[in-house]
Amino acid sequence: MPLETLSSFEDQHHDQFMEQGYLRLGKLLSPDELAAIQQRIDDIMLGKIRYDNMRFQLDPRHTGTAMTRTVGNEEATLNYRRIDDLEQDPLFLAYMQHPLIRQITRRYIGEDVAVFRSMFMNKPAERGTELVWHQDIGVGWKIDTNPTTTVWTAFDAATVHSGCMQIVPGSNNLGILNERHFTSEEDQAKYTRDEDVIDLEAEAGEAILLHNFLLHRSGVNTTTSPRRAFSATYMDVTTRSVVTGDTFPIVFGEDALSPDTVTGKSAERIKFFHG
Ligand SMILES: O=C(O)CCC(=O)C(=O)O
Repeated sequence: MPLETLSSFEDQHHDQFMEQGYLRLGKLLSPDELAAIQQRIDDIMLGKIRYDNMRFQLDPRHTGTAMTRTVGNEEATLNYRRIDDLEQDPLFLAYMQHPLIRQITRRYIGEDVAVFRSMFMNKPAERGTELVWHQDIGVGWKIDTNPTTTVWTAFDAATVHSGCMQIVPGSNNLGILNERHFTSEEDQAKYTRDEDVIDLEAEAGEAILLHNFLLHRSGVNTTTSPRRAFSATYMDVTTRSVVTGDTFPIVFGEDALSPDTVTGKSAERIKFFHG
């Protein structure tokens, strides 16, 4: 069955999202836009397009060591695990400001919306790391609210073999199990039983709305193609870091960044890594 792309976010979508903790939004990127954003992230990984204050994390199975983080691109390779601060790139920013996402964030957050993290999450070909069961919680992230609205977008097909996410539908309604992010073994035994877990496979270009309290995990990529994805968490502009007191980049409303004028992020803005 062809994938339906939502043209607007209605009450029935809200009900489904609240009940299940996730909602398939369909392909918010046209084939050309998808190709352009795939190329853009590869160019950023390969250092062909550079941002000084962008945070990179190499895949441990590439380096052979624990997580290696750098500010700025220090190695031209497609073997990055994660890249943050992508709202400073006009193509990514334009995608983050998609009209459907504007409608969703208006409903759950309001007019003025900031982005907690605009994160590329990669499982490079025949690599990738296991991400254990967790919820995406404000305290664990060291911010003073608990965001609930994340849009996760597959840039490649995410399958069981390429390390798609696994989720427990409805687990958002359990509330916060652990303020510190990761789910205890005891709660895993209770809430992530095989019969309650589904594989959240996705097509390239497909966007999925995720409730931040939804239990989720993902595995490694055993295929010869990458599993690239992009995850952006939206929240009220007044949300602050409890460490630095800073607010976060504004993507909707007054003083929102614009793809036409966005410039590189300041070093000041990345002095603490929040999550
Ligand atoms: O892309 C993945 O495998 C996991 C992403 C994730 O945990 C998130 O978006 O919160």
